Amino acid sequence: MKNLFLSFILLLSNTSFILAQNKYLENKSVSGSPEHTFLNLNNISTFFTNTGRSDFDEIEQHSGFTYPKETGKTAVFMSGLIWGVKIPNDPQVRVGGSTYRTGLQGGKILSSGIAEDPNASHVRIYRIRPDVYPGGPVVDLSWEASDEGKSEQQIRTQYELDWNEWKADDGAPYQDIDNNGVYDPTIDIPGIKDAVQTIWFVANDLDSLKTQYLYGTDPIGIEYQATIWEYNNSGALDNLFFRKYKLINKSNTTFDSMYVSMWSDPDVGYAGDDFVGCDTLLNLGFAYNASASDAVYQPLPPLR
Ligand SMILES: [Ca+2]
Ligand SMILES: [Ca+2]
Ligand SMILES: [Ca+2]
Repeated sequence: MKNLFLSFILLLSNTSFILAQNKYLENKSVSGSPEHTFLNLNNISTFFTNTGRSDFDEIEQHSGFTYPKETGKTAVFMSGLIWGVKIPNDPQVRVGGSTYRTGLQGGKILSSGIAEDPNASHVRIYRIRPDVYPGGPVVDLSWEASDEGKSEQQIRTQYELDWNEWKADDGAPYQDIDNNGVYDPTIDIPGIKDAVQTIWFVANDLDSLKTQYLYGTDPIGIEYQATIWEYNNSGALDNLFFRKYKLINKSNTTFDSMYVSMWSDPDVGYAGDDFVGCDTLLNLGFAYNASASDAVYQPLPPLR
């Protein structure tokens, strides 16, 4: 796997940004609700959508990666996963995943070429936290309520629903407490062990309108499972989160020379003075402010 950050410096003044907002609107995917959620229990609050785009506030159409989370200052405009792959007997490199546009629809692949109904109510994004479950203790959810513009009861109801309906059978990770290989919401614990929040969703590339709209190629039959999680330990882990993508070839063809990359458009505060770099030995991409002070972050802007 090659990890490369492909970054575009967007010279956006506030005025041009407002004018540009609509260009990031996607045709609303037909899927269950919610189709997006927040990861927001350590020092970062950021945004994920079940059709691939992330770190972008799909509601207000602007940078969605807020750091530190209660400041309103944002460090990333949008991120996603992207790939290019050759298949036999076709000279066209198939490019899929998401950047500013997405080539993905929500839902899994049932059999070669057949996606599940993207209208199904269970085709949505799932999120749990291990201390909020049906019949569990009262937990202060005022932060999520305030960050997400919902009531604490709405937040709790969604956490409990996602706990009960956790898609373990489709690949969502969980702790199998009774070690029987089956997810039981009354016994087992959904999500990544010791994480304070875990998000999971599944998508696929079988909608040719979306893949054509992304980079002009046809679907190939990739199922895309995303797991995102974070820790909150009052240490360095509070300033990062983890993404795991599982790509499954559910086509009848073989893949050749596949390249997969994390893609991100970092906007470290003000978008017009950012630099990017990479460390090829560490497989690490990073972005930083070109000067010591950023118009939004002021001195010591974050290195991402
Ligand atoms: Ca079990
Ligand atoms: Ca940028
Ligand atoms: Ca900047």
